[in-house]
Amino acid sequence: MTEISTTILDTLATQAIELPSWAFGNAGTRFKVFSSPGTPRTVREKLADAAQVNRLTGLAPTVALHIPWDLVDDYAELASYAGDLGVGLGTINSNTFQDDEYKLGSLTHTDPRIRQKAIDHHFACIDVMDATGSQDLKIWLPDGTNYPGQGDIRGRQDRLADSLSKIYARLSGEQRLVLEYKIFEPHFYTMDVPDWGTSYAHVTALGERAFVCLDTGHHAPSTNIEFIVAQLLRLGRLGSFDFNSRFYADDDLIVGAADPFQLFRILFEVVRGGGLDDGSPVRFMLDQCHNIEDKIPGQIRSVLNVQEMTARALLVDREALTAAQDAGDVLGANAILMDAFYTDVRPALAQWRESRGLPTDPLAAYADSGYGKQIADERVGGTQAGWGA
Ligand code: PSV
Ligand code: MN
Ligand code: MN
Repeated sequence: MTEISTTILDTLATQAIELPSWAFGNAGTRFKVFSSPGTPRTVREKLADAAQVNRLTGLAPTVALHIPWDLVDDYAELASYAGDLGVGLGTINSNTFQDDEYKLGSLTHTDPRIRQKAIDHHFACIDVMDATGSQDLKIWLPDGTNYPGQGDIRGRQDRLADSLSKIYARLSGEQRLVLEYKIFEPHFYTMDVPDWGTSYAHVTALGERAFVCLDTGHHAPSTNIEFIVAQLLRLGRLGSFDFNSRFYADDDLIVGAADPFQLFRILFEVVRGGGLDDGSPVRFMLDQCHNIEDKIPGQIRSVLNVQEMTARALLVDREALTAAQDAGDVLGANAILMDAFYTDVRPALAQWRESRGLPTDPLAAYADSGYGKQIADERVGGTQAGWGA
């Protein structure tokens, strides 16, 4: 069995992967949303399911909320309920994609009234953060256009900058604004935040508590995502990841399923760039939907995939790699990276879990726990991802 050094194990012990509340709701495509037995009917039930993932893996101590999908009257009370379950409330995600008034834009709309409505929604999200103690406000905007000439590309950027600055000014203490980019969808000609450069331009203009969120599914096919990771870390503006994997577009499949090697390369750049170091601004989150597979095991599989690839990335002999690179040893350098990638870290991680009082096989432990049957019996009429408050 491959030995993993104590230093690596200690680093892994600090890794936290946030779960999205919406992963526990029913999901699907525009063709069909499948429902599965035991789907949560309330925010509390989503938190209870997320807590199972953390109980069995020790990797997922917080849950991201989506407003207004996860609407409750009392967020401080919700935070304390989450605490009782052994988890915390994490990133607050805003939502300006399901209101008719935002059809032509939200933070970028030409009508100041609609822009202000979208800004006010973000103020409400910050109120939630104040009550939950969440650090991050994550903004993913659906804004964009479908036809050349439909909107003034430059004017939309100016309005976006203005709206963001008003939202940013409302943050306090340690709170951060994280701006997510996406190449296309729901709009197909332009998106107002289509790429990391646009997000970077806006967050640097805002101030030092604004960062870029990199969703792994939001790029053109064959984009070199690890290059973007390296650059944003270098610039000190990589705030968070939304992990998932994709074959075609924004597939939101289980991270590491479609292309484990890409996940390894991304995590190697995270390690190389200090993203796992103490005080790093980088946060890890899943942004996934489980359309056909069971949701809780799907989330367990996901966090384990991230941990396994992080362990492999940490195994890279960086000193030898630098020496090979500096010596111009092309194949030697490549072999050092590949050695780490091909190392099976699963037995060592199972042992690591055992030493921390966690099940060696979290998926088997979940299957044996009876929790899936219990929620299927108790919960009737679970809801679609997002709309179950
Ligand atoms: C839409 O593309 C999206 O998947 C973004 O990735 C957001 O992070 C997520 O929805 C939740 O709002
Ligand atoms: Mn995302
Ligand atoms: Mn997405």
